[in-house]
Amino acid sequence: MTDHAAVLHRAQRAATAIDAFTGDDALDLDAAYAVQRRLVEMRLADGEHPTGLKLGFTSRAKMRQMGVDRVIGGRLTSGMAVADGGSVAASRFIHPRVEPEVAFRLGRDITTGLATPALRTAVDGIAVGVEIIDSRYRDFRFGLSDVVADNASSAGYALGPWMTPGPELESRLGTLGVTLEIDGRDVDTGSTAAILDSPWRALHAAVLHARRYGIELRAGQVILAGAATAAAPVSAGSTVRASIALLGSTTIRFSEEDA
Ligand code: OOG
Ligand code: MG
Repeated sequence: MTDHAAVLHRAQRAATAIDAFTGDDALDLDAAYAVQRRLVEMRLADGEHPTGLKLGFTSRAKMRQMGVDRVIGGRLTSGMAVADGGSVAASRFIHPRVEPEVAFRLGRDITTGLATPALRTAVDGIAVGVEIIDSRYRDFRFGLSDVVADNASSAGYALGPWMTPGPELESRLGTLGVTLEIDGRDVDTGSTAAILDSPWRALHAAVLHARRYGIELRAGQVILAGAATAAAPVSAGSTVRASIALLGSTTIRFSEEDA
């Protein structure tokens, strides 16, 4: 029987695409989350540590782009972190795409299910992020279970400066303008309202997801709420900047080689 997690892990490490799972290898959703868990454990066994959780398909723009209509979760690990203003070798990825994201940082462990208002008090920072997604499947084509097994295409993320949530940021978080720029040109614009009506809702969905799948959410960890716009392809030489009103921006560069 195919070891889906091992196949995906190898594909990621070798930056080589594989075919989505079909026939006897096809997965249902629960099996796909079990594969995702094993895949993440393989990264942890290689010396990485968990840094948080991401949601996928929280906006219609993303659902439409990928033909998937359900919110999914994936895990973030230390090997995915890229410094704000830093560079990352394009050769680490198969066919990378970038997305603008809202990121939350947890100020304390989340151990119980909390209602949205209480959850807000657990957030000690909000930042703009650039997420790098890189499906391990050929041509970025997959079904729901495939992309779940592939850790929701997680590949990298950079975060701008953390802003301390105050009344203005808290109340306006669901109505902020979002811009994705590549090489100085706007490639997409949107609003944080596209993210489940508000990123606060995405935060709540992330906590429910963590509870359902037994994922620990610890102080200092990051939650990516999901892209407000479609993802855009990048290659070596691309400079990417994501900006969100009130939050500022973050920039990364895709280089030929690892710095
Ligand atoms: C899956 C990841 C989706 C988002 O923000 O919606 C995602 C994919 O599109 O390959 O990260
Ligand atoms: Mg994303």
